[in-house]
Amino acid sequence: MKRTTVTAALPYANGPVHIGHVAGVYLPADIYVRYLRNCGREVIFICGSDEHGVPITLRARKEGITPQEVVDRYHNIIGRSFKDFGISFDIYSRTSNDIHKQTAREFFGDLYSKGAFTEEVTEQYYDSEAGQFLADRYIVGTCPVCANENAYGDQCEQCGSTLSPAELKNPRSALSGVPPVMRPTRNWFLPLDELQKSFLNDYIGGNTHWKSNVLGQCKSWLNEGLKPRAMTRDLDWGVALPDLPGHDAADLAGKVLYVWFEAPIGYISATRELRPNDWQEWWKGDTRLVHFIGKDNIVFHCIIFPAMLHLRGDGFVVPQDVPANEFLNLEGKKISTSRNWAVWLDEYLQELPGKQDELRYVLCSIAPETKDSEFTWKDYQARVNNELVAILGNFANRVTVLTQKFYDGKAPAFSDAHFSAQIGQVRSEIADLHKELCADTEEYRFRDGLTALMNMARAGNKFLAETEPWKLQKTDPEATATAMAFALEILANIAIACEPYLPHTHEKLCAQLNLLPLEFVVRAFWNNGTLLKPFAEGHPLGEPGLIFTKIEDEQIAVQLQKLQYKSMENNTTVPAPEETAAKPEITYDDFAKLDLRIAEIKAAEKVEKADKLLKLTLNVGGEERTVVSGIALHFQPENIVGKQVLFLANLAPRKMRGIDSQGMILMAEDADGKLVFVAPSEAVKPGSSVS
Ligand code: B3M
Ligand code: ZN
Repeated sequence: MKRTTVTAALPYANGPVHIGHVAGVYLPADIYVRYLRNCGREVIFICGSDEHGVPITLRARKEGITPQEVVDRYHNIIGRSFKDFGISFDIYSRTSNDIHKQTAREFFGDLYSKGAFTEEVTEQYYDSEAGQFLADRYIVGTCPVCANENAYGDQCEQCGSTLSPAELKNPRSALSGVPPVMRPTRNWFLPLDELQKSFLNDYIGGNTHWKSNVLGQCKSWLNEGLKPRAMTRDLDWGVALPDLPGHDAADLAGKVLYVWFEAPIGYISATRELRPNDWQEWWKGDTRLVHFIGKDNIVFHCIIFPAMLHLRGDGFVVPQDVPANEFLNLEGKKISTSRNWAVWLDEYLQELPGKQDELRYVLCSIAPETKDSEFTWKDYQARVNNELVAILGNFANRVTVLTQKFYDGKAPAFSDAHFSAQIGQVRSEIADLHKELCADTEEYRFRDGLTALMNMARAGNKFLAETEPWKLQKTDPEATATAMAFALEILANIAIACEPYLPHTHEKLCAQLNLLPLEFVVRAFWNNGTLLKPFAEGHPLGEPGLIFTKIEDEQIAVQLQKLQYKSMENNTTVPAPEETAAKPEITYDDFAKLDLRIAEIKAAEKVEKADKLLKLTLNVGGEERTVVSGIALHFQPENIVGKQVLFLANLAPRKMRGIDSQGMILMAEDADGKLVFVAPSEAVKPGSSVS
């Protein structure tokens, strides 16, 4: 059997990872690797921080620290959260390591010596005051689409348009503020147009086993026709170029390897670091290379990196499979780092400690495997309470607690004389589900795999409901013992089966069952579907205890509120309504909880050091309220005093920038992001209720 090298996209170390990254990349990769390990297949699991690229330098400038300080901070946060969440990398490395720089330079040097690059002089934007070339992100100007004066050279964050620097009106440098000038510069290009003919058309064409969303994207790139792409950039943060024969130091000064050239080489560097002596075996010969990524990384992993590996030759394999996923949305909107519209993994782990498998379960259930999908906190709560707690948790708890009660925590005797028809049927059902679980996991259908796993617990609950062993304890203790012994057998099989998906639950169940599965038993289970036999009579169980507890409404309310406030506090714009999906139906009681009133703005002032916030003093009838509102980019304080507004009076208070905000004013927003107040059609007494 071939070795498998599994990689997960190297997260940019310019912020923590969020649930979208987890659902799309890290969780599926982890499930897959854990499954292969259980089967006893040879596998390594590679990841690390991507520490170069322009977004990191921008973040550093914004915070007034060095890029190295930025990446040190986030490398640690990200690494810690993956570990705590149970993502079982064999190595979590980083691209600022020397071994990476060396590996990337060697790779570039090798391709250079093979004549793989074309050398081109092009005109690029240059900041003559700062004395450096400007990446697209470093050029700001007026958006031709929405007139936002702070659009970037590659994108306008207000309207979402993709731009090129030449399209901006009044372009200026983000470094010095002066208008940039054009200047010639030499860079080295990968001739992807030629590589398409000589290699990529055949390579992509041969990957008929790839997921259709991945193949579809690759084919559309090929149909458009690939263009040469620069593999070096004029930038001061990145991996410096190696010595290039025929060029002196002055030719190479101020240039680094393109981040998308060196970042995938990070997978190789990390393998070298992990296995200094035999790393080549994981990249050459009889090796399957599998990349887990999000859909925005497809071109780099399916086209550019394979072309690089192909050019390198020397036995390097090209990716065998790239099971990329689509995107996860959050509460009806796109997840956005800049708008702080996200659930961050490190914060989740702090705020809901010990609930790793709850999040693994929910994110796997809704993973965007074939199309974009959606996380909402209410759905999280419902899935945890109605599925994990009510099905798997309930089954485990009934079995272990009843064994404690009836048999002093020891496995009772199993006898063929009782319930033999039912038991035979449930055994074959579990065996079928197990086959499904394996096939689904093998083929990257993790949502289905998880369903098969839960169906084992459903089968267990059904067996208990049908046999009701607790009712027979007085009249037919042998029958009760058999049913309970069989229920323990099902639970033991679930304990082994859940490891790839719910590793923390696996640990808990094994402890409660005092199950120390031998390696050959685990192998036989995963490879041949050999299910575990009943426990020997008298086998002592561990301590029973709940493996999952209910998520309360208050916990969800806290998370929802945090999301709203954080996005309000940090964001340039409120997400536009076109991204807003319809919300789930609510009951009248849900609605009646809102205390909506008409309030009048008595005073408004800017909040210090927060461009987006206004502090409002409201007259709400007999009462005065202070509210902090994220509308400062849309309204001048002096223009809104005296206005009547719709006000949510019973929103729990929250401190923002040291001010107690007591409620929220409600605004309407159109597709262009324009905000307007919602007011009564004629003036009413402040404090009037709305219902
Ligand atoms: N850091 C992009 C991303 O996180 C990039 C992946 C690199 S994988 C070699 O989306
Ligand atoms: Zn715009």
